[in-house]
Amino acid sequence: MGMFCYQCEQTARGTGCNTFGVCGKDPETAALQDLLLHAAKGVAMYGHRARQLGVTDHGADVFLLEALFTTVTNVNFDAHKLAEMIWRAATVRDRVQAAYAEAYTAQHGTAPASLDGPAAWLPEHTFDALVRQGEAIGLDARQERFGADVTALQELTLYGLKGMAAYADHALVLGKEDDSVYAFFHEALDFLAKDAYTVAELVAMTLKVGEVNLTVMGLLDAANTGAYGHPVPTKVRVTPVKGKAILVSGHDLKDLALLLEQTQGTGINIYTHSEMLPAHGYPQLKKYAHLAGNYGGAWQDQQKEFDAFPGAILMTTNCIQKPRESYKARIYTTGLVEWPGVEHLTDKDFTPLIQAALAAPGFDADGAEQFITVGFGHNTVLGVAPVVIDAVKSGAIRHFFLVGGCDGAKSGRNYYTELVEQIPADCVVLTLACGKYRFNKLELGEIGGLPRLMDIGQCNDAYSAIKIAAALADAFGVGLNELPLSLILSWYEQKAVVILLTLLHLGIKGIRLGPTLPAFVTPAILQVLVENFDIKPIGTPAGDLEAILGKAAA
Ligand code: SF4
Ligand code: SF3
Repeated sequence: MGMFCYQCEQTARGTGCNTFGVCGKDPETAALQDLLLHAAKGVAMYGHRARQLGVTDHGADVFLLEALFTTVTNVNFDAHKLAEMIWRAATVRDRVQAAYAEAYTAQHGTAPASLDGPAAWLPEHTFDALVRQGEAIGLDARQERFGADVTALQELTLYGLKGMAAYADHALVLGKEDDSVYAFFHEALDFLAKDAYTVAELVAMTLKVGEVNLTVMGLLDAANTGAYGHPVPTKVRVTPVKGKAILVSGHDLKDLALLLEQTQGTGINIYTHSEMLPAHGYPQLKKYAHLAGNYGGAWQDQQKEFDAFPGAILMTTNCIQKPRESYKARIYTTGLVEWPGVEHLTDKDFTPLIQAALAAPGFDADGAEQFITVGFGHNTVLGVAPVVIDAVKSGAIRHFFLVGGCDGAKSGRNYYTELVEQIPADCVVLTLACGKYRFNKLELGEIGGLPRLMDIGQCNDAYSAIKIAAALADAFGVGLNELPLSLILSWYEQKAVVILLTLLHLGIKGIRLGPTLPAFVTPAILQVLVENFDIKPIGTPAGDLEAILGKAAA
């Protein structure tokens, strides 16, 4: 049985995983992810038309978010869970179809014409038959039908939607949603079910995903800061404290908050892992004394680090890797993340996790004290905007570098460490997302009381970076591209894709992207990106710094 997937940066041979996913995704799961997305398009075909008649279905809206988020890299590896979602998709689609038909008939006095493609798809009734159905609608079939360039743009749009769905889902769990965002998910998935395209309309839709994602990241920023306050600069211990321990990974702050509540008084210390690190800056999370510190690095080191962690582990979102037997019994998943054979905590009762932590040995001694600082969201940075502006005007700060994005396993990612090491002392480094672990323990010092390395937060906090850049551009009376700011980004999965689309929507030019360019971008599409956005691959740290700062100054 074969498969084809090229949605992430570590895709096999830089072209596509076609026998087994480098991430651990097996062919059955790959086929069912493809089928789930096909089914989601069917829901959206009716959902989009129903909405144009004023009929909405909140269950269908949320289903689309969950279906898309479930298929993001390193989220859900449970093929049987995917099969359940596919059968549920058919039920949701039938419900939306009926509501659409009723509204159409009421308004036009006649029944609507029936739709085909994903709207007319009927699920097979057994798991194996469902897998075969998934294989038949895979990406290679579309490549044959539409050609490589159109498929590449369809996929770019789809991956953007997946990333946006993840952020919308995080906002939703904290009670923030926006109907215009749901309307766009239906519209865009309906668009992806069309029979024919022009490249121009596909490019326009791709950038529209970036535009709507800005709204979504704004919603999530409001959700996180509304629930937990604005992040403030906070020293985070990166060495263990003696005692029982739970490690929390992923991006979901609400899961962390619930766990902190449930572990109060148990004597268990809570540690953040990977993208959960910025949680330490939020007043309503840092108030818990047992939020003890951060453990380990980015996601790709988890097998070694979880193996060594003497407590229990909770994965709230991506990025999960195949658990080793040594810790499979003490790692738990929640939300949309799942791995076959790993206990999934559905109702946010973390008792099994807490019991596992109590049964584990915990840390037997304190580590030597070592700290890093987080908490430079837009509220903090813009709170010292006059200092920053004066420092730029006086020449004390020559240039800003946003070095952000995903981490990953490739050796070429050392570029980001070396770059930050080589950035001159009169430049400030802003960072976000899990790629920061390549350099966030470096001592970069200060400029006039301002730290030279400012951690803005998780990947979704790219919203904060955009707000900061927009405010500085305003203060200097220039456009975003005229600021003394360079964006040097690293990508791995589809959340990074949607953030890139948002930056392109904002017209930001000259982004350097690495460690490699996406396999799904064909030469012709790359040409469009280069011509319109001057996007370029990373080179060498010294060469890129020279190109940005000029020879003499670098
Ligand atoms: Fe391969 Fe990435 Fe797809 Fe996994 S998500 S199968 S590693 S391309
Ligand atoms: Fe990292 Fe998975 Fe993308 Fe949120 S945790 S940035 S890779």
